[in-house]
Amino acid sequence: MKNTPPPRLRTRLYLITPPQIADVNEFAAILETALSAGDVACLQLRLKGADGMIDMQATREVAAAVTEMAQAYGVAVLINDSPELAVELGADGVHVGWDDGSVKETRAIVGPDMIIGATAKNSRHVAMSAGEAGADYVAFGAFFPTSTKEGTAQADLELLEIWQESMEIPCVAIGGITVENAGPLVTAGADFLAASSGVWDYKDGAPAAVAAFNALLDSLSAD
Ligand code: TZP
Ligand code: MG
Repeated sequence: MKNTPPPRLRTRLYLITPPQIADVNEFAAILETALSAGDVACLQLRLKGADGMIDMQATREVAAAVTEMAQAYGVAVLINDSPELAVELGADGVHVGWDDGSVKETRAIVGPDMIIGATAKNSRHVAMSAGEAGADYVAFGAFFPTSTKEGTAQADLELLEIWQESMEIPCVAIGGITVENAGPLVTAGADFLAASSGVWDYKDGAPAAVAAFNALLDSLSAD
């Protein structure tokens, strides 16, 4: 009997916080208007210090201000880099980078139920290893130039096409994604579009960006 692949689900938006947040209350207010403007699957708290490492204090402050509210909108809250902090904060998951420790070690810390996402940059091999080790999604990028992260690798559409055809673990596209350039990533096979500056720096504000991303995703959805 021939195996028919399951139909592709509509691509969803995955928000990443700005790396620095000057006013946590103001950010929480903007986030709430953004979440009420359209569908958002996840919110990754990615707060960085001047050294480029996770800012634990800022992450705790932002988590305290936004976690319950985001979860009330059905948005999964993920913590960048630190499985221990994800557990401490009662987050829904953790996103581990290229060099943040293996997915197996992460799973041992967070237990069976927490979401684990893993950065694979532009490597199908790394993505497959992460999947085999128990990652719930893999992230490919950067697809476009970004000033949010240093040391990115260039990823291309073929990665998404091949992954979507051959693997069941969802893939996230990341890096410089905007309302204007996102379409081909969706068509190629991204299950999620991760965006930071493309939302927070959008010309008409973050809520308008969430609405515009969703209008694009609706227009490209197969149904
Ligand atoms: N990983 C690869 S590119 C990137 C990360 C965290 C930055 C995403 O931010 P932006 O502003 O959407 O390029
Ligand atoms: Mg990291």
